[in-house]
Amino acid sequence: MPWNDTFECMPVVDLQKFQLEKLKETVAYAYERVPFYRRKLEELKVKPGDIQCLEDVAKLPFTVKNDLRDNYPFGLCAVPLKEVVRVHASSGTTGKPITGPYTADDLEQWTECMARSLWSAGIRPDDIAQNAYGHGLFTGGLGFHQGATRLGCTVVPTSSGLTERQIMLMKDFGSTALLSTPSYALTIAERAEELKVNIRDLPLRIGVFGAEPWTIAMREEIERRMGIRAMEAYGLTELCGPGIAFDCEAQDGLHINEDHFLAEIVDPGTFEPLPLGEKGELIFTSLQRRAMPMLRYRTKDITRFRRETCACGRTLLKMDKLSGRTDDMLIISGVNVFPSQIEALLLEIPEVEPQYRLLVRKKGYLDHLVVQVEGKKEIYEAGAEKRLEIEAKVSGHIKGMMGVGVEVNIVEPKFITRSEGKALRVVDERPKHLR
Ligand code: DLL
Repeated sequence: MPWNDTFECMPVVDLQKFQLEKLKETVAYAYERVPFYRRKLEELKVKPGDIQCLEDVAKLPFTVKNDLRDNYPFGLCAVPLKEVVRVHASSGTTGKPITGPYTADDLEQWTECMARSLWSAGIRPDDIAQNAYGHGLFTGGLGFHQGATRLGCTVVPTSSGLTERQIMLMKDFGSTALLSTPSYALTIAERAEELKVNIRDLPLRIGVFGAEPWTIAMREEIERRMGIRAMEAYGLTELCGPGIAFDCEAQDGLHINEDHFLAEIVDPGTFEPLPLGEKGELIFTSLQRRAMPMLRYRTKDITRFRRETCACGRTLLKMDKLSGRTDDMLIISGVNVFPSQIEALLLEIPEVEPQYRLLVRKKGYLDHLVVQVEGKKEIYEAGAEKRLEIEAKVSGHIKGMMGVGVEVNIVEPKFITRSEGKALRVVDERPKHLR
């Protein structure tokens, strides 16, 4: 039985009726309360009353990450800040983050969506849930915390990092569920093996993983090494965080919480809606959010939909595991990293040139980023000690601004091949099966 069978198993016609009602409300709400949307809608000569059927969503303007950046921090808010009870954030494409504000009602909706996801993954009130997603501005930690608390689990908010302590607590507390990024789960598995702790012998039985791309091969590897079922969660800060789509016992695609999010697939080149079953860019319109309603948010994630009666009984639309992105966003240790953002930070360091390359490597199971950047001639020639000092300065700046640890190598002037078109900024050196 699902957590909320009214919505999770609703006949599709009824669900779509509900979506249409909420879509009309959302468009009117955004038009009235968010000047950005009023302007965009007026430019397209669309009035809220023009939304008469679900397909009319295609009349609405898209929203992209840069719109959030341009309106940073609260320009897209539909309510005064005194009604906002929480703000999360994630990386934007340049220096400033993008923000995700919530009203009390938004938090309640998010908790409901997370409860559905965790229940569907097989988590139950008697589980001891070790939550190793980063707690803080990142939506993973608190989102999973709320959902697991709603289920009545014994929540252990370890946050990410301090791997040996994670393993000790997992053993001592008898954790039965692990909530983390998939790469961090593998790091825990690897460290446990080094410490001669066999996770397969511990009570751990389920993991709920997400926030970064992972292959089915990686899922199987986690399942084998930890002796658990590895379930998946999907979401993004702009729409609430995790809780948008979730795995079920069939482990065959993620169900979208359609009463909260209207999903579309568009052609990534023309942005025209694609028929059901075709692969393209995933778009979401929020249907009930109050603090920051979102019209047609372009996730840049690529997938396809399936409308089928799932073995689990849910009628909610299913999306395939993501097959990539349409942009150059990297996810390093769960932190979204745009090359343009690193570039903006490098430009703030006078000792280096904005000539750089990002090498994506694996360090154990974690993605690891090496920033190769040209030193100014006099810096490079000042010798190894000076270079080390500047490397530390650059990595400290990146860590301080983005919260992600990177390795910085100062290379000699003219080391980076000069571009004659699109610069090749990112070199993916990870083994194919771990990408
Ligand atoms: O990563 C929210 C989240 C937290 C999801 C915990 C799942 C678990 P952002 O930091 O805004 O939010 O990053 C959103 O991460 O557009 C995808 O590209 C990627 N992503 C999220 N979940 C998955 C997944 C959170 N299951 C961006 N598989 C999204 C692949 C994922 N990529």
